[in-house]
Amino acid sequence: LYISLHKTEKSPSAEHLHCSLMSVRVSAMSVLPPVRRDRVIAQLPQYFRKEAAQHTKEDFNNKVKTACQEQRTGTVGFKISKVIVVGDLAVGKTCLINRFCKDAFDKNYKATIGVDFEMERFEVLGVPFSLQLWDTAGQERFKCIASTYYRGAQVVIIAFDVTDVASLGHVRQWLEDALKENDPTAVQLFLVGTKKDLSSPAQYSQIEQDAIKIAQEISAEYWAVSSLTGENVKEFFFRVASLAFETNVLAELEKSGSRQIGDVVSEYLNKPLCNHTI
Ligand SMILES: Nc1nc2c(ncn2[C@@H]2O[C@H](COP(=O)(O)OP(=O)(O)OP(=O)(O)O)[C@@H](O)[C@H]2O)c(=O)[nH]1
Ligand SMILES: [Mg+2]
Repeated sequence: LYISLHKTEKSPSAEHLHCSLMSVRVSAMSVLPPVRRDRVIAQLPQYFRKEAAQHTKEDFNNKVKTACQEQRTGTVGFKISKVIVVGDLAVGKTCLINRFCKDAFDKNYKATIGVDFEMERFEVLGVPFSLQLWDTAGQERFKCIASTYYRGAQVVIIAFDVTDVASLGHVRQWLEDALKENDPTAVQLFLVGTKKDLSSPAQYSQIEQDAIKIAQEISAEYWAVSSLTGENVKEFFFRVASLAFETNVLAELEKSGSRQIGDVVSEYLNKPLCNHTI
């Protein structure tokens, strides 16, 4: 949601601005179709492996649940969190996003040129929440263009192919590249093994040990998925959305002691009135 506020000789009053923002909020809500029923998250989705999880709590943080019940989530409902998916060429980044967003799978490889993105809208604990999923190119010749889109990511997903040990070996390099453009302390990291359907249980458990070790070292949450069969794909993105949402609500509560929209408007009034993204 993007609002352009132009500086006028007579600045709008707080009340006027409050009403404008409220009407934008109302009209945005009436323009957008309701969130798909299969994107409603009411329970915290569980981790994939306990040893490599962002946290192992069974439910959303109590403060977060209360804030959602009391509609004290500030601007979180308006925000769109940026998620970037990086990793070697042909590990299956595009297929992973397409399986989740379009429930489609293409067995033919078409390299991503630069970047592509999909929007996914969720409702978490009754609050709207959106993820912008950026699918980036793994091919060396397109990496330069792709890396210019890494900035501003809240979530970094590093994908590797569970049948290709070399792709796991390149995870640290991908992490370094992604973190160059972002605040390392603010990024939520996931390590995802793809193409689980192609590996035998014995081969899989071998590579999983190594992957979990790397995930622990880089403080990433580990998952393994198959875009061909759909195994764990929805569970994985629900977990990503839930953890990103939880982090945002906690940050909002900490920052503001649960500001109301009127307080947000007052804050804007104390700044030069120009282009603001809320
Ligand atoms: N069997 C199987 N094949 C997969 C799976 N995911 C992807 N593939 C295949 O792997 C190849 C590469 O998949 P993409 O999703 O295009 O790979 P990518 O990581 O986006 O590649 P770049 O865009 O070049 O970085 C394609 O032929 C896919 O059909 C999977 O879960 N199982
Ligand atoms: Mg691709």
